[in-house]
Amino acid sequence: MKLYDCSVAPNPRRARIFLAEKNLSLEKVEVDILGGENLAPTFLAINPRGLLPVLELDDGTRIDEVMAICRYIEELQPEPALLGRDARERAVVTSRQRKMEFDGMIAASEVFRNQHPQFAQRSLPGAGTDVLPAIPALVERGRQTLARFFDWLETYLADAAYVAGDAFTMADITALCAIDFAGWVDITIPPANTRTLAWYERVSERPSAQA
Ligand SMILES: N[C@@H](CCC(=O)N[C@@H](CS)C(=O)NCC(=O)O)C(=O)O
Repeated sequence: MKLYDCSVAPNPRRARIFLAEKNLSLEKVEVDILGGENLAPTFLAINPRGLLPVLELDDGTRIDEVMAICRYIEELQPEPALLGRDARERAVVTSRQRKMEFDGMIAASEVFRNQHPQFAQRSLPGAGTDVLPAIPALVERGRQTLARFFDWLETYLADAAYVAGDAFTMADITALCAIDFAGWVDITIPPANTRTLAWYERVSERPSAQA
């Protein structure tokens, strides 16, 4: 198996942290998103969507989408469970992970891409319409969504030590990557969100956070 990766990009980092928590180390192929290598024919032959990460299996099957990759790995190696240990936990992890992804990762991407000069004509990630001009108004929408993300995260952490309960899961990985991504555009955890601040310090100290 090998992972098509981009070492600076937030979504590939979600997959790398997941693999590190499983203590798995895969061959990696670095693809330069900033330089547009992901939109060149060589990579589009690997993933026509032009998105990273992509997991390539030994039989040649290629899987894109972080959650699809993580589900595959979780089935291969169930321990430690990062997607929930039983039906109830799997449902809670799925629900909270999605919230962290939609209101966190995607909102941070909206703020970042609609204001960064490098992405002025690539305002959505990946391949498709050749030119996708940035929409500056979406920066404000992304900021509003991130404010909701921080509220939800603080609420989730009122119940338990981690985002989806008493164990570290994919919901924590996505929330951590979303917060670090939001930091690129100087959006940080609100000082009043003391549970989130303490959780952030704890999860950032895990060795996998360096992946
Ligand atoms: N929903 C996708 C998101 C993947 C994604 O947006 N990846 C970004 C890197 S963080 C990308 O490939 N960007 C390509 C581009 O900017 O053209 C997933 O979960 O894998």
